[in-house]
Amino acid sequence: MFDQFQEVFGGVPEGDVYRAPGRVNLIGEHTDYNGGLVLPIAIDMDTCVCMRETANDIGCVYSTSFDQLATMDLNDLDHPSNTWTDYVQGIMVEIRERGKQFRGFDLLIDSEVPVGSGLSSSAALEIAVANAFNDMFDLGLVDLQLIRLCQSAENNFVGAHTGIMDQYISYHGLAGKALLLNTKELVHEVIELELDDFQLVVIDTTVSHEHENNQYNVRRSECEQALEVINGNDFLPEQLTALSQISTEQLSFLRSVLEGRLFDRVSHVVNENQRVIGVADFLTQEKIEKVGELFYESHRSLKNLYEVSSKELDFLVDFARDYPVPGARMTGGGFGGAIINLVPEGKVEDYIQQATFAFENEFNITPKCFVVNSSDGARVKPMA
Ligand code: GAF
Repeated sequence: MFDQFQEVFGGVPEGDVYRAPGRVNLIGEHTDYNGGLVLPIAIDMDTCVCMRETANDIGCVYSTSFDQLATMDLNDLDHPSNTWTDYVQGIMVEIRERGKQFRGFDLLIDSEVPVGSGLSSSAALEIAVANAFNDMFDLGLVDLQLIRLCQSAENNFVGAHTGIMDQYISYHGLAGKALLLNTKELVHEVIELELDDFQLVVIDTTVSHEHENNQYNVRRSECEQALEVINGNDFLPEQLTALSQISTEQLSFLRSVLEGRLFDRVSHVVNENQRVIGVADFLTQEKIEKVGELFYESHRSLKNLYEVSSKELDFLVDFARDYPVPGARMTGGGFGGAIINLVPEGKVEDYIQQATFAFENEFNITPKCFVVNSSDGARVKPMA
């Protein structure tokens, strides 16, 4: 990074390299903005940044992935451009919102987390950049303050009304572990990730429908609407603050009172929460086949009830079932992106080859396949 920085900015970076990883969510999809449980891992694909302070009111940011240099007037930060720079700009706006100051800078971003594949390249970028700013400008932000700042940047500036899972795991992830995160209390339990003789294989469709009518935000508001209807009609004995508080018994009652689409959304959230508990338990007991069954169930629910899958994702999950591997499901927000697969160690190469062949045959697109391992969350390392 040192050399790249010199090449782009003609000087040396100050301080350290800040790295933050992407993530794979094992299970618990679209539960994090409903106060539910999630079970993500940080993966061994990082975004790294390094920077130096300058004596003007300009922020210069270079991204190696996009091979683009962007300049930002620090006195006029309020306008999103709907490009990757919004993540950086959003962080700066949120820092100021908190009454904290920074000066001009040069910043280099080097990321190996693929963009748009559901592996949370955005949270990795936000956490790495926020950590670098925090140190360089002595902002004094700690743990949850920093995680929340990054989530706010995404919610307020980028306009994606996401939950907190991605930033949380990119910050707190641990090698060899998954985190069972309770998104209501914001506490987590560490779960040993013993996959036995299985590997976690990601297949990225490279197709993203994410921006079609902003469907992620639509799902989130449908959940809010369902909560309002349930509370407004006193359908349940107590007022709820989040859909995840609904028990499976209460869910059966709601079937007769909630409109179909809203019921489907609620049903996914309530049952997905239970599946998270199931997967955490089965992982602890090293029952990989059982984990896999819940992966398939989760995908079915995301496809049929929550309606966030895509034909490409469904094709790959069907392929996984027919191959067969013990478990597969879409991971992340959906509407494209990637699936995760539990694949027996000795079959990884063959599986990837066959899945690629089948996908190319069907869609004329070459998917990106890779094995991922769990890794530590955000770290600072000295400049080499
Ligand atoms: C995206 C969001 F950023 C997360 O907060 C989460 O809602 C996820 O989609 C779906 O589980 O990654």
